[in-house]
Amino acid sequence: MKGIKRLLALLPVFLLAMAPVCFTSCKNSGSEKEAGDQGTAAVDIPASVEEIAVARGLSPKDVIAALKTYIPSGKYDDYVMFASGGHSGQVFVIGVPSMRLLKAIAVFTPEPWQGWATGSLESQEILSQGDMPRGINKKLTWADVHHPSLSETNGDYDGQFLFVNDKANARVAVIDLRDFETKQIIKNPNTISDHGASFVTPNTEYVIETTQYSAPLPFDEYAGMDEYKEKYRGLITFHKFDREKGRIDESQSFSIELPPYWQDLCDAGKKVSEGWAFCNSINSEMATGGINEGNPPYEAGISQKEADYLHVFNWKKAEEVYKQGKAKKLNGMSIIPLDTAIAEGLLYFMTVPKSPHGVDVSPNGNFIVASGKLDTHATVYSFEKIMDAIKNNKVEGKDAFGVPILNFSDVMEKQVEIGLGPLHTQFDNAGNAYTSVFVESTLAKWKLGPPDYDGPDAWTVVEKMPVQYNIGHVVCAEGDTVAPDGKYCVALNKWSIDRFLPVGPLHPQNFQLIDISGKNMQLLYDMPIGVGEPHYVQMIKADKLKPWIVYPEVGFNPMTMSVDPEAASVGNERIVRNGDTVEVWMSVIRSHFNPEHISVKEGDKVIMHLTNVERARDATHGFAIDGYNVNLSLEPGESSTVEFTADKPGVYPFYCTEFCSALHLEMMGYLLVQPKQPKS
Ligand code: CUK
Ligand code: CUA
Repeated sequence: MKGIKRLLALLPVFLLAMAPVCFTSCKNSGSEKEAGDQGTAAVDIPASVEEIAVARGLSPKDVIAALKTYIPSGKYDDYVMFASGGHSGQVFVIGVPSMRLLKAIAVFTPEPWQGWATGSLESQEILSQGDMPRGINKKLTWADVHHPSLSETNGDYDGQFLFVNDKANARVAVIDLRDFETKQIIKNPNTISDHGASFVTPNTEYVIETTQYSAPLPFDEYAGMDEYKEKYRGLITFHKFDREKGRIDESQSFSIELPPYWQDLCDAGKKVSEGWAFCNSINSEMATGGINEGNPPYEAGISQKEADYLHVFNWKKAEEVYKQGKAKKLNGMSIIPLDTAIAEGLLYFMTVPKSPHGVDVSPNGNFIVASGKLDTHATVYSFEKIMDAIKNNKVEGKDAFGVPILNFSDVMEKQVEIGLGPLHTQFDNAGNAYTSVFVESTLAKWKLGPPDYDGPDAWTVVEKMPVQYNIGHVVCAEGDTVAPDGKYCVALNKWSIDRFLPVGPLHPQNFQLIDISGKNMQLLYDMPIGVGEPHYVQMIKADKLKPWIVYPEVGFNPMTMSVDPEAASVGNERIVRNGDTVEVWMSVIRSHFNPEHISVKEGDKVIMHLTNVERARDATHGFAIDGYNVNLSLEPGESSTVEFTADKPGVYPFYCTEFCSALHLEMMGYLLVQPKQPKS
């Protein structure tokens, strides 16, 4: 208990220091002032804190952890995490260090609270951009989000945009961080699954996406397994990002054809290695599985060889080759053929031992860290040595497709003994790397080597910490940028097993917050994630985000990010019939809709333009039509359009789904649908 006593001795000082802050900042609200007074007036707190700690069985370490994560009411977090939502098709926004969930951004999946694809034309249009191409009759209503990627300027997060991929269907989405809404979904027309996505180049020139499971090119071209080597292909796509428009421009994007290995994670080079990109792969065996036909299963077939290929791309040069017109068009996308890529020096391989997965470039761009899932090492490659090997043709051979393989001993800098099953690596501001070790369930902290870190313990593990359990990715504060912050890492554990109250056989994942600011790592907090399956996460300094508090003007359309010419406005509300079409301009404000009665005939097409004309922060209204499967979210200033056929006669209340005011229940109206034939 000695530790607690010491800690508690400091508390009065802490409270005194806090008191004036509260008195000035709480002045304008009577009730808040009272609350503040109560807090500071309680002079007995130190004793009672000790009692609480004892009563709750908290150790001094626990109390320290609690103090490090606690954010008082009304105060904000220092960092924000953007977590992939896995098969929820969403992105989770989480504050650090409190680990409070701030939002789930709807991306690929309908989400009623945000009115995402539950009636609004705008969101439906964005979601349908991601439909299967060429009229393939499949609406996609879920996705497997793996890797969020924040937009970067000079290799550092700039807080403007977020990109995420859909592994299940090879799609990439663009989220605008002014309003935290999805603006665009791109379906890659030629490939059906991806994984090495989304990763941006240092100035967000391109969003990188690689195929995971090879298929014929394009994927809806049939070829049997016996034609695997001839017909199946991988693909890397560089989606051109137009920052001005906030959209990917497919007319300026290009792909490079790749051998039918299963391309995996990527990272873009930075600083010295800017202009290059690195992607891992597995299945250099080109195993075709078939356990049901008496063949070795994929897991065995793919792990036969000792090593697979890390792909090294010269994307700056590939851009030139594409601009010279050396790419071929396939379904509207430009693809640089594999032969051309080899001849032009756009692609090289390096061998990586034992089923590689993650690849991460160190902050200065000097080192490329690759990890084999069945290895005990992280293999570190030197960018300088890679350049030298390419220049001086230090190759150990070519793969079955003619891609030059750089001589392993010439490009490898170090193999660092990490532990069994290393996956992903992040960095801090003191020359440390943090690698997730899946099989061991640990987080390994190790030292880089010169020139990034010069010390007797270079290239060695300095600390290992158990995590609960089966860690996939790890994220550290800005830990994949040119300027990591240190401070925090979060272990993104696949299994939680016994960490939380049981909630049935489907267990949450476990995000574990770790303080890395001290000499030793300290576990601070377990956060259950009871939605989807997060994979990668990025953590950005909160003050880099500058989101809007309300939409900048009344009548704002989030899809065009400008005032909608069709937006309804106060004094201009109306219902106009034109043949069988009834068009409605409706204003929305606490606590009424105008108009409140909408009378149509069975079979009419109804188009409604709704504008929330409020300017007050958080004065959001919903708009649901009972029985018509409609729910919109109208944030202050937002305009939205809903279209439907009034195919069911009868009386359908519409109402506001956000508890917006004391008279929120009264915020309603009626859709009256007259039958074509009166009932006899
Ligand atoms: S992957 Cu999930 S743990 Cu898709 Cu980044 Cu490695
Ligand atoms: Cu508007 Cu409730």
